Amino acid sequence: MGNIPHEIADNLETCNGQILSKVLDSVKGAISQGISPNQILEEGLMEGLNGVGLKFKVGEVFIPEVLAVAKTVHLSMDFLRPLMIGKKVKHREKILLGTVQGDLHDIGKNLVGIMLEAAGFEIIDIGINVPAGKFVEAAKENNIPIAGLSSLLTTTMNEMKTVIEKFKSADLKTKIIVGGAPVTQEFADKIGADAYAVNAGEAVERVKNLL
Ligand code: B1M
Repeated sequence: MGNIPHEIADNLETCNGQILSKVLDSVKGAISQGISPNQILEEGLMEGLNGVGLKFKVGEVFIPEVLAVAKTVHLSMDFLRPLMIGKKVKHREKILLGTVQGDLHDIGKNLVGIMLEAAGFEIIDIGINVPAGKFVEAAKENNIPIAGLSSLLTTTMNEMKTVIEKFKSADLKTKIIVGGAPVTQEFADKIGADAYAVNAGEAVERVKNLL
């Protein structure tokens, strides 16, 4: 039964038109066999996504295939989300999340949201391609103590600095946590972020420390 996550990863990597129903069936099958949502995520969905990323990099697959894979991962995460969050959630502070302007990647941000929600936080997700001003407006409107910025592109990571500066000039006390594949602790320090997390699990720890 431990092979189902690997089957999911392999199916994602084949990137064919049938992946959506095939992968969703495998995800449901894995759950009914008692495999944990975390194992399905890490060894199946994320593993497959990484494989697709590598193929994309060397030109073996193209944007339409990556989009189909991303949609499949999204729908699978929608299915896993309630199972990961559980029923007895006591909402604490609100956390604002968004992907910075110019960047359309949101799988990692959504995963961070799921993990934070599972830890009892209320998530206000303002989506992708979010201009700096919109982060500030949403933080003001919702009285947000912590805002999380995600960026997956080397060309958009500097936008995080713009957002941080916007918060400073609005004189808000909101703490900022940043993350995303090209982001490092060194970069986070350089742009004046309050915290950096390498993955969703670490994001939960960092957010707890910030509060
Ligand atoms: Co794009 N893409 N993409 N892509 N894409 C990457 C990122 C890339 C590395 C692929 C590659 O070349 N190997 C490359 C970036 C290169 C670079 O900048 N150095 C790339 C490129 C170039 C592009 C385009 C420019 C391609 C083009 O058009 N020529 C284009 C840009 C569009 C845009 O944004 N303006 C593009 C488009 C797309 C799709 C739309 C097709 C699709 C996104 C769909 C979607 O997200 N809804 C897509 C995808 C799926 C990928 C890959 C394959 C997968 C990304 C992903 O979801 N990873 C990616 C290659 C790869 O990463 N292997 C690639 C899984 C996710 C769970 O990981 O997002 O890293 P990640 O999140 C992690 C951590 O980073 C961290 O925690 C998460 C969970 O552990 N984290 C945080 C993330 N945010 C955080 C926030 C935090 C804390 C932690 O605090 C708030």
